[in-house]
Amino acid sequence: MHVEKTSPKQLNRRKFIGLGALASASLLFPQCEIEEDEPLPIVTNHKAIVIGSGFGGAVTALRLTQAGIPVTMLERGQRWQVKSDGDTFSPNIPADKRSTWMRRRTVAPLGPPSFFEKHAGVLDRYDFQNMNVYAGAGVGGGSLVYGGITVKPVRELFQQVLPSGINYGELESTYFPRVINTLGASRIPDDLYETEYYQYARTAITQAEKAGLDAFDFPQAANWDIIRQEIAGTKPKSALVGELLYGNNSGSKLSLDQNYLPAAEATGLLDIHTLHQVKEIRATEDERYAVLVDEISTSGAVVQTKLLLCEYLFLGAGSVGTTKLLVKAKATGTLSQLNEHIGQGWGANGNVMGIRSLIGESTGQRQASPPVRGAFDLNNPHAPLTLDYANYPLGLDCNCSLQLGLVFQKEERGHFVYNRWRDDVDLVWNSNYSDQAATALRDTLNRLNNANQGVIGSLLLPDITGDFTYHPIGGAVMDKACDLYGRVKGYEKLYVMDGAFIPGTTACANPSLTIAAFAERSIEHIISNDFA
Ligand code: FAE
Repeated sequence: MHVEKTSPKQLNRRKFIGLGALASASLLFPQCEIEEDEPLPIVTNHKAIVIGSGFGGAVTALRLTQAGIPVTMLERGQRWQVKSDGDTFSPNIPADKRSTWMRRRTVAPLGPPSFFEKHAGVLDRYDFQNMNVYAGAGVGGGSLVYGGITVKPVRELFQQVLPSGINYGELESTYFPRVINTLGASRIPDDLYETEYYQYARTAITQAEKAGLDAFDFPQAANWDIIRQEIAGTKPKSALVGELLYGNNSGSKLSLDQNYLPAAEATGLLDIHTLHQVKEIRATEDERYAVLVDEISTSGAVVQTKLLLCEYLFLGAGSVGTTKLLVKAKATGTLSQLNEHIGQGWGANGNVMGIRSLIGESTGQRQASPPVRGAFDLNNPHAPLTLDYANYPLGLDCNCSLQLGLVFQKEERGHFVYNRWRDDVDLVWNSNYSDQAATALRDTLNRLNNANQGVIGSLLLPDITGDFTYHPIGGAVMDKACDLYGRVKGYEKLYVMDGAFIPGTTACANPSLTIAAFAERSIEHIISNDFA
């Protein structure tokens, strides 16, 4: 392994307070004299550290601990234990500070704005030029805020972007089922699907079929019994009133803190540190990794800075979080052997959103989460796409249908660059790529409107928008920045386990199943080969 040798004096002259400056007082730079008034970071040693507790991180933690390997998990957000009073997470309206990660107002794409104090809430948005990227924050990562749609990529499309060394059949036969079983995901039972709460989905499907699209259903990470209890009034109403984006208050969402993570904790080998935000990673002289972390308060103030040393480092901070750490490490020389593919190959998964209004049929007064149906438009003349039918809980029968498009984009990729003036990492994204995806969705929605009734747009969302994504994918991609099992090229015992590993798209599918399945595949191989 390559080892950085930087003079502490040089490091101290850097414009930002980085790992180098703090480490001048630690064992990383023993040759350096400690200033009397310099605060010492707490230094601790660990076998394996996992950064982030979303899909990649949770899968990694479960399989490592089951193999007897102790894991320290660092998660920037809070743990949200669903309480029986229905007041764990923010309501949709009015949203409160629990809704949003470290902002003074809501950032969700739909709904009226709310204002509050900064807080470690669940929904984060990374704002870049031409593209805003949503992500979850908290124990469970994106699973706290996601829709629970658990779908496979369209095989023939996904194979066009996968390296030849990946056997898709292996994902289908082994790893997709492993994830679905561990999550406990299942299709909505007919009796629930037929209730008034899913009228919007039934109408969307009838209209899709009339327009010649192929309807589909999918496993959902939902506990249907709890939704039945919501209907019976024995659980707080959460899915029934459309809660999703800010977390679910009845416990009906099978987020990772209900399956993978408690299973890992049950081994006694997983230690989750919440409100621990990783700032910087570095290779040490003795072939370990140093992780610089700010422990923060729920309002974001730094409580203390810590330095954790480990033998194995697993990155699971999500496509943007992980890529930012790696791009910064390459640019500042703390991991100087990273290759030229770090920060490349990022895609928005063709994520576009539109609303069909005045569609001429009831979509129900009450629209429950989670989404349970979708439709394929794989022969769209612009690009293949799928539609997810998401709930649009206005509390009135709006005769309108929210449509989340996932457009296959084979080549359209952005990349990340380190901005040394801000000591942060920017995304370079061509807005034409978003426009192309919007054009494909527009074509589909026009056909739906022609075959049925309707217009594109509503007061809250006047037109199709592709300037944000819920589905960041790539940044440290397999076979380029990493090998086929997430090992970061140029280093040993350093791994990318999350969405950053996937090559820019999950081919007309929501990404969580694919991310988790690849994490399952990688960690199985890593445990067998790298822990000997
Ligand atoms: P992710 O789940 O984002 O986890 C990363 C974790 O790392 C988070 O807990 C972060 O708080 C933490 N973190 C980040 N930076 C740091 C740091 N510096 N230090 C410490 N911790 C850090 O990553 N996908 C589906 O398949 N189906 C859906 O229905 C669906 N709906 C979605 C709805 C919304 C509103 C959103 C935002 C996303 C949705 N997604 C859905 C996407 C899905 O949540 C996403 O692909 C996965 O969560 C990504 O998994 P990762 O493991 O890559």
